[in-house]
Amino acid sequence: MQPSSKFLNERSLPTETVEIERVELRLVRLPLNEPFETSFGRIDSRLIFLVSVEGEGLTGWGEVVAEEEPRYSYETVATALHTIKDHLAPVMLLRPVAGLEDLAARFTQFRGHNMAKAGLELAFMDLLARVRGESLSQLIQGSRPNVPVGVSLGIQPSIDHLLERIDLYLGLGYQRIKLKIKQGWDVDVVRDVRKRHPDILLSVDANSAYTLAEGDRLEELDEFGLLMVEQPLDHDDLVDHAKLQEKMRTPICLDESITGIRRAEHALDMESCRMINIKIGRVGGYSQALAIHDLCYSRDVPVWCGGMLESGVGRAHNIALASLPGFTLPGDISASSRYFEKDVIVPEVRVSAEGTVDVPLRPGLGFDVDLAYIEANTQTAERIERNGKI
Ligand code: OSB
Ligand code: MG
Repeated sequence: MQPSSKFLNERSLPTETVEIERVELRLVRLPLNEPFETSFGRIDSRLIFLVSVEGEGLTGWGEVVAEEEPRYSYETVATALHTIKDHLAPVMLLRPVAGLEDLAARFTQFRGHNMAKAGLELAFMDLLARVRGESLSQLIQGSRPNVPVGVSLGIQPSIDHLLERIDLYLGLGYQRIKLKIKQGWDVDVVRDVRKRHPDILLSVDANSAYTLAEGDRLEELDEFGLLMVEQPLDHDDLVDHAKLQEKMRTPICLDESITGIRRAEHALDMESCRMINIKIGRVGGYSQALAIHDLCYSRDVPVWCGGMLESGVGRAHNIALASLPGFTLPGDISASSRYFEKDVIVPEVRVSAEGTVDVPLRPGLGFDVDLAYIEANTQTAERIERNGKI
């Protein structure tokens, strides 16, 4: 077995020192175009948590993907706000930051709170890319000019609604359809979708709705030639997933269970999954996301970029991440208009008729941040200055 650090050591991350003057935290409420329902429940707006960092006369933008309620993750907008304000921002501002590794090392003294850590890492990486005059994709050595994308469809009021949504998104070019499933909305739904679309790339995501005792039900999914079944069992489980994977033909893809590089390594060693969904927020930022990518790449395990209903800021970071060579499967990176009437970036993210999103070449995120629109929708904003004043 190769050590996880082998490939990683070949990665050269820039180590310029950037002096950060202030961190700004904003909560912005954006209504969703349509409600989004998963096995945890239904939401109809998104409280977007934007982070910006200023230094060297430039501004870098990041997003904390935590939700308002601790359902997908134990983190919430409120815990992330507290963690950044009281613990993470002060160590970021303590002295100039000598690259991503320095920043990540300062955060490891604090346990968990990955989404909060990621918000600051994202903003830092955008700033660093702008300082260097490079795109984020270039900064992390991305290699794709565009990335393949799919769409995640929430639980619908009826099969007819679902089939209609599927036709809509296939018509728009999306390369893969992912269905949210739960008890009562699983095998029969997949059967109906397969009947109508025998050849599309189709996957399901249970968001931990099942237990190993319900394995027989999940095994029934094997007959539909799914690309993967995402996170069927407990959010922090590796052991039961390994038992289930042994019995299922369909590859298991882990999402919630992979919270960092060590978990990814254990999951692959134990054969708990055959694919990994990488979300920068869930794993604690670029440092961990790059390490997981590099590990999977070195072992030929496909990865893809997950989503958290991000605004354009988080979406732009996802596009950069998905430009790495190991991201061979379509990501949950939809067009801005799939979720929002108007996005916080200009231009908004667009999906081509071939189901790809272009990786921008301009410095940093590669999109303009629409400050006026953000300000008009900001619920709270606070600044943390380098001298410790709030
Ligand atoms: O499990 O992938 C998930 C959204 C919120 C929380 C968890 C998940 C999702 C999605 C949507 O599936 C992904 C997206 O389009 O942003
Ligand atoms: Mg998921």
